Amino acid sequence: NGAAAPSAFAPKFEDYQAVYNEIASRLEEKEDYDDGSYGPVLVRLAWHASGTYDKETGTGGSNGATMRFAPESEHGANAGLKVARDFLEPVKAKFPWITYSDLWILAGVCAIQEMLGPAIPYRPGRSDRDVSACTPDGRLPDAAQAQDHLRNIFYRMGFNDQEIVALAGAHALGRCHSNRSGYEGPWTFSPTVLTNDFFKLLTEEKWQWKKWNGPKQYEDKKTKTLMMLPADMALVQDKKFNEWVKKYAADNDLFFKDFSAVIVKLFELGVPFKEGQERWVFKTSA
Ligand code: CCH
Repeated sequence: NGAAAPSAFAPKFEDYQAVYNEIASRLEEKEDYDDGSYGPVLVRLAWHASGTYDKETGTGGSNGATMRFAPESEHGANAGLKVARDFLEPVKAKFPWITYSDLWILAGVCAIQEMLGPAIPYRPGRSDRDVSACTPDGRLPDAAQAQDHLRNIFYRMGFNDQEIVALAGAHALGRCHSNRSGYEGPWTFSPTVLTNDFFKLLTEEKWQWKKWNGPKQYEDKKTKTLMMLPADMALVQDKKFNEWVKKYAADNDLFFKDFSAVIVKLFELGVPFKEGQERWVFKTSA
């Protein structure tokens, strides 16, 4: 009879803040998981969901959460991310109105802020897509390669050299797992706190090839407990990248400002936001 249908639940800032709070409260629920926090692997999930974007075809990116499905879930680069997806299942069950694709990115934002990183403004608007939207293998970077490969991969997403370096600062967080990527070890001494330490260590420590049976990676000469990937080392070996490495090593505020800006850009690649949808900054639990 022309009467408007009862409107569907329209979540607001407070509703997303509640999801944020739920994720934040669970980050350290398992003391024996890695370095005590699920934060780093959640950041990696959000990045791998976003980093499939191709600006020429508009395919890939965080809209869709297609990593739920094979073949994308089986791509070598995504090894181990089931841990992060499974971690978020109870959150999705508690807040069924949020899409997986908005949830994964919200989890990345939450993890960065809770690990004492900069504020990461967020806006919802991603919808889940089916298996037909899975991206082809090979869109994410290969850690064994160097600057030419990094430029090919990140220019395809629409990033420049400064942004490539700022993004790499995320490797202050977390670690490599021999049963996921084949590589082993953390980049910094505080893998659950975001700082510019990745850049400081990259420039200040002496690095040598690690002698082992695994893939080629570097270890720090002094303690032999930290690692760098060949793709990380390319950032100091390339003159243009290295200018930004030095700037970020010297200035944590500059790194935080540029990291926040570039993460917002990464997390929004290819997302058809509704006109007028504003960005929000969530309150941290601290
Ligand atoms: Fe990364 N990353 N990453 N990375 N990454 C790995 C782990 C993390 C590359 C390779 C690897 C970014 C860019 C690159 C994180 C965030 C970002 C691992 C180990 C490899 C290999 C995986 C394992 O074994 O568990 C390469 C190559 C690039 C090229 O640029 C960017 C960009 C970001 C985010 C902005 C985080 C966080 C981790 C730690 C995950 C964990 O489980 O601790």
